[in-house]
Amino acid sequence: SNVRSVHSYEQYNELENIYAWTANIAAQNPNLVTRSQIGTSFEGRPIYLLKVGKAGANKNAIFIDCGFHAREWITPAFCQWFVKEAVNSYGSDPEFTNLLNNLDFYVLPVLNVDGYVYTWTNDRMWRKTRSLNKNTPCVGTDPNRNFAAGWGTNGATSSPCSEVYCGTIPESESETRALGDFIRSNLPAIKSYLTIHSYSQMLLFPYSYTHKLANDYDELFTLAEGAVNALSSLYGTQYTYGPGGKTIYLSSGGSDDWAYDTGVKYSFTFELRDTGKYGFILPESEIVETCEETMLAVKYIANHVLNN
Ligand code: ING
Ligand code: ZN
Repeated sequence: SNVRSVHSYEQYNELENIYAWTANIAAQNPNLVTRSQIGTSFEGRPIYLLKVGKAGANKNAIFIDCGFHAREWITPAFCQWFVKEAVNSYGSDPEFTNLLNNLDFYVLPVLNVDGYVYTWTNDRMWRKTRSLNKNTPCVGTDPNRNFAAGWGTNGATSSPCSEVYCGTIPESESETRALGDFIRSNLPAIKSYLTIHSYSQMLLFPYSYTHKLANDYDELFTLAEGAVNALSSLYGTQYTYGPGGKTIYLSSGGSDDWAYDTGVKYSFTFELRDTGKYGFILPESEIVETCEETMLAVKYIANHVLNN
């Protein structure tokens, strides 16, 4: 009788339902979706990855992750929506069919699984991982300050009690290490890295850890502009875009900056709805529109990756 025990694309699903969904959607679409486990969280939970695409030789790939920060519930909802749209569109929608025939999409529905569970059980506003820190009762590391991109400098701290604690070393967290290892192992096929956060309605690209401009600044700026225009075309949702350090704030150790410096040119951070009215507690009634508009931006970027 508990409606929450049923998976739905139009509600926020608890982790066990997302896990069951990953198994089911792979089992029901064996020619399009494969599930693997790329690691295990601090508390021992599996970190699952879905590979979405038609089998083919020498395919390039786009990596998309959600649920980096535990409280950003709209983001796992988007990753689930993306996979649903892929399987429903294959063979009927020419644009998405073409993308799936020629690219693989690696979709990681929830990276920070321990934190996500904690937001359902204890503290809806939890952000960090749930790893234990030495010599303090304060728990967790900010996974988006934990990568080797100006690690431990701007917008991060070495205080374990901070919401932006960078950890003891880059990729100190089991979850960020799993992500880093997977991407390193799948270069150079991975051409694009899209990390989905909320909120602010922004599309950010490197750099966030420094004010220096990325070598690919002009191309990334034009691509971001096109992606934002596509997104806005559906419901008029306004997005700002630009390098992270200038558009939102200087912060080091982010996964998009790390991916870019590791060789993934088309590296972006999405900050989904809204701009602060509900913030992290975005009502479930906005899931469908948020996912639909975000799909347009992601497909715009995917088409650019395919054609470049
Ligand atoms: N925002 C991001 C954060 O981790 C960000 C912004 C993007 C920082 C890219 C660093 C690099 O603070 C949210 N909402 O988490
Ligand atoms: Zn975030």
